[in-house]
Amino acid sequence: MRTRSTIYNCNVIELAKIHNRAGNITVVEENINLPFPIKRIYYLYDVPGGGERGGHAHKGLQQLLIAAGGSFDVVLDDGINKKVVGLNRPYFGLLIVPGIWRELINFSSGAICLVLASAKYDKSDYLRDYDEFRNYKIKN
Ligand code: T46
Repeated sequence: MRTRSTIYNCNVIELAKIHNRAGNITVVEENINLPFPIKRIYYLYDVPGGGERGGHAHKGLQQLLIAAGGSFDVVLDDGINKKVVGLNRPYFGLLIVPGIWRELINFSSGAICLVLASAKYDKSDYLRDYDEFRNYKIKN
């Protein structure tokens, strides 16, 4: 039996920070600190300060969201519960499992949202209507 995904399956992962006097480096590697193979990387930038993105769910995609620069908040919603996760450090990643509605809000000016994704772009993987998402969650 499949278990319905909830916001409690979405966790913030602390990534190792390798520091020296020239600055920091953080590495993300599948099977080491990421539970899925990386098939696609994209990043959101030049979002106007205070701006918002998202407003959809994915049926199958898993993602790790990182505030590579600046900060933003992610509102996670499983159709029943909601939580807000603030991201503001490049060594924290928010793991989002399939079947979670997300909205990205409160972008700081110049923020960069780096996304590591488990699959290539597929328009049909998106649920972009909230009522459709709620119905999907009842059945899945
Ligand atoms: C997500 C959040 C965090 C492509 O053609 N290929 C791609 O791989 C992506 C991600 C997007 N697009 C096109 C589709 C739209 O015409 O880029 C346009 C903007 O995409 P969207 O409105 O989905 O952007 P966001 O910022 O609302 O959502 C994106 C991701 O789509 C989504 O997976 O979780 O970033």
